[in-house]
Amino acid sequence: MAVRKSTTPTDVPAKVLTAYYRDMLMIRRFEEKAGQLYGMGLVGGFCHLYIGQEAVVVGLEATAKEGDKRITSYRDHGHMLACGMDPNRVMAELTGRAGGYSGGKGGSMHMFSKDKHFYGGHGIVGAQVPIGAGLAFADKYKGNDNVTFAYFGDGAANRGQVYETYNMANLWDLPVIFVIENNQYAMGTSVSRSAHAPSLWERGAAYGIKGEEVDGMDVLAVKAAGDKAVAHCRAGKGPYILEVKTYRYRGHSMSDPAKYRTREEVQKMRSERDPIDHVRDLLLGGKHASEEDLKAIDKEIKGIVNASAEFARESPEPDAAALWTDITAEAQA
Ligand SMILES: Cc1ncc(C[n+]2csc(CCOP(=O)(O)OP(=O)(O)O)c2C)c(N)n1
Ligand SMILES: [Mg+2]
Repeated sequence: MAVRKSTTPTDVPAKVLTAYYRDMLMIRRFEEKAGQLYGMGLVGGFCHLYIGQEAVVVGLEATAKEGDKRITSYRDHGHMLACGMDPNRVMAELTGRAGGYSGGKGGSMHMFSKDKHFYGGHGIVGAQVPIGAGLAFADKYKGNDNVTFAYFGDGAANRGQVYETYNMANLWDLPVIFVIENNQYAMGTSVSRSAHAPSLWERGAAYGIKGEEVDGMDVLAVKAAGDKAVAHCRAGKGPYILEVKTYRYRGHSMSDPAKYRTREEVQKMRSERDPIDHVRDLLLGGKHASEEDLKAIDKEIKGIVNASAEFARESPEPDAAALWTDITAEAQA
């Protein structure tokens, strides 16, 4: 992975840096708590943590405006928190409680928010990519300047439906940003074992789609590339591809034998490239914040996360009668 492009602390206002720090830390602490609850048997099924990848979604959400849409895979808790969804209702859904976004019937891969324009949470690898283009089609049809962020992994980038979507998206100039979150692995398969050429964004060239590689451990680099992509889409120039190079610290899901990489590899990334430490260094180095200020932020976030776990534990399990609801759509007047 490329060495971090240094950005001088004075480039970005302290308020903005602090917001990035807070938003990334919120995702990390929330996920640590979700992992703990999983270990305690309170989260059923799968649980795919996003820890290590926080700068991707936080940097891109910083480029979004009201009305923009987002859609992603099963590794979605960070995306939900970053677009402003309620941590209490996300945690309650993870634990299968009635107070969750899907009434406790969906779990981590089946959460949606019309208010925040979050369209899931998809368990089928790559399925969200054509749906994301469809969301962008709706905005284009309505004649507004909203964009859709369609996130998918390096593994998903090998699926055929991605390329059918690329073709149609550029043919119809759809305002969709294809965000490849290249965390280097698809379950236990490294990119070098699954991709003939290492550069995934360059595949867009076959369809005439512009794109670039981005350092996904640097929230400022993600924001800068995101601004460019968003401007391209809002101007009606069609889709754009961002291949964001990132890394997941935890296993693919909570049940991962971790035999496909060494502990040293993970440790090296954590100690040299951590996206939260990066912003922490900028804040402290630029004298924008003191250790005490950052501790206070951490304390406040831990409070929010603990409250979400408490909310989830206190929320009842869904009533048996809920088995018969939300199966077919109600006809809309
Ligand atoms: C169509 C399909 N094939 C296989 C699977 C099993 N599966 C779940 S996640 C995954 C790996 C996807 O990796 P990537 O796209 O890199 O995303 P990441 O998990 O790294 O975020 C696979 C093969 C699936 N869910 N759907
Ligand atoms: Mg991956």
